[in-house]
Amino acid sequence: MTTRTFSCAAMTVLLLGAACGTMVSAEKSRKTATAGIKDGKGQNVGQAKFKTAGGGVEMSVTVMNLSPGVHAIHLHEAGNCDAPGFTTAGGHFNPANKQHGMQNPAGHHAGDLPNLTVGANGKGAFKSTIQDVILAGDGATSLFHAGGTSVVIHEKADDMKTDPAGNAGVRIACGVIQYGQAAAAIPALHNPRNAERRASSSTPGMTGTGWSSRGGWPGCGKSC
Ligand SMILES: [Cu+2]
Ligand SMILES: [Zn+2]
Repeated sequence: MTTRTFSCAAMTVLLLGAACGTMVSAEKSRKTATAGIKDGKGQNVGQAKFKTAGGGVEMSVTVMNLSPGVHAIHLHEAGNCDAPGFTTAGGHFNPANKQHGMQNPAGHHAGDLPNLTVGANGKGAFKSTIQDVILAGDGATSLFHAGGTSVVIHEKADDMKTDPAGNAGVRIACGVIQYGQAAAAIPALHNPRNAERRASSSTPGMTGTGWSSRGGWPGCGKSC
């Protein structure tokens, strides 16, 4: 009995140590991220890719099946995209506590971006380098700060000066920014809302790492 207890404790320390080490190094070296963008009906309408480049983060977006015209696109402060209104994405990502708009003397939010133009065929592409954000770590300017971040596309163009959101109208599409290929676990970890969902769900949110939201690390039960 004593031996068994010791084994479980020792294994727990090893498992947690290894997992934490992996996670910390992944966060420090994080250089890429993606976001799958969906509309209010849950249809896939595009993708955003992020990579560390040029002293900031280069963002590339491709979209399809959107209404033709000029649309605002922003980084929003929370990693939640609850359709159809996407209000859970929160306001613009704004770690420096500024006002909205590239042309606002008191601006701009880190999440403010140039407008996205969608052609008559419903398709559009966009590339911009954002100097005020990073991918690594979970500090205030990181896209992986507590709660994560998201990409939101609006019905109208951003006027680049009206606080707090550029008169861009309703939110028509949204995507949670995720780390690399297996991104879901990282923002979910930092996101209290997702943690709640995970706790109330029968499906563990981090099966890829061996973590079980209900029983802790496998083999250890609740005691771990
Ligand atoms: Cu927005
Ligand atoms: Zn803004």
